[in-house]
Amino acid sequence: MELGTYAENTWCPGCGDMGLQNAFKRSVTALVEEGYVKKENIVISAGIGCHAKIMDYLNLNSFYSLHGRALTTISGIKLGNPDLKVVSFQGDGDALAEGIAHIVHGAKRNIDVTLIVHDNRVYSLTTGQFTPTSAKGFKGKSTPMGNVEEPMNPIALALASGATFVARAYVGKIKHLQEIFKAAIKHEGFSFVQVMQPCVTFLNTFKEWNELAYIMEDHDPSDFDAAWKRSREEDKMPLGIFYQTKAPTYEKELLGDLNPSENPEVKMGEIKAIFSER
Ligand SMILES: Cc1ncc(C[n+]2csc(CCOP(=O)(O)OP(=O)(O)O)c2C)c(N)n1
Ligand code: SF4
Ligand SMILES: [Mg+2]
Repeated sequence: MELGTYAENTWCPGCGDMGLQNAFKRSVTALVEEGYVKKENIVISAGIGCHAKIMDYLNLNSFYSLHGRALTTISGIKLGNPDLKVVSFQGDGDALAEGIAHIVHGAKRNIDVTLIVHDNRVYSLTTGQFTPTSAKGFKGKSTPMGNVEEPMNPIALALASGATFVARAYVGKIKHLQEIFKAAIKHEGFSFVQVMQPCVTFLNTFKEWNELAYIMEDHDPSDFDAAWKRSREEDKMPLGIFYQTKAPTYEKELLGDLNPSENPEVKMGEIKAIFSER
């Protein structure tokens, strides 16, 4: 199955986005070959940033969104046709600054969406400003004397917001990244994947992250308290599924078995009828 396109690739040589894209392609290919999903039933969206160029490089149904709004647009697509498998790509700035409210509410309502955050701890496309995950002291274009804020912890945010699948992976561990993508897409409910993705041009973290990253072997993802504790392990970089649980999805709660795309004439009354039957 060919997932590539003819678009010229303008990511810098060595950019972590390349590994992320390769892992995603392999995961999707495996899921299609396993018969889990048809290629035409996958839809992806992205915000704005270097990460978002992945829209141009993947031969999948896609929606190039606004900065911070990739999750809202893909949520609308999912509600229009709940049979689709939808995945959203966002940058750390895109997801955790401009778009942060959508993560909190997407996780809270457990809509069946996979959110992949390309976390390079910098606004790359706009050439190196600090983001919510930048380290204290980071010197960038907008903080030449050093960022004075503590960085945000996206795993803890996703857990606290109620996400039913929370994972971290690293482009330096590509096979593991591939497995995490597969598990996240298969999860029914809100799946949050923080992908550590070095930006070799504005903040090259490969060397540091190669030393910090390790795959959790002794962790039980069904244990929320253990997941919370692991999420606070900030001196190292634990990778894997922190937490996974089953819960009713938003679209099922809202629509039952109704697929609006197959019933274009569907009236609000019919949706109300689903509610009144409860
Ligand atoms: C509402 C809005 N604010 C600001 C911008 C300018 N802008 C475009 S990309 C970007 C930074 C993206 O950084 P990030 O989300 O971390 O993605 P990366 O480039 O690092 O992949 C900014 C601030 C915009 N396009 N729209
Ligand atoms: S600026 Fe950074 S994130 Fe953007 S393409 Fe280059 S290396 Fe990748
Ligand atoms: Mg970024």
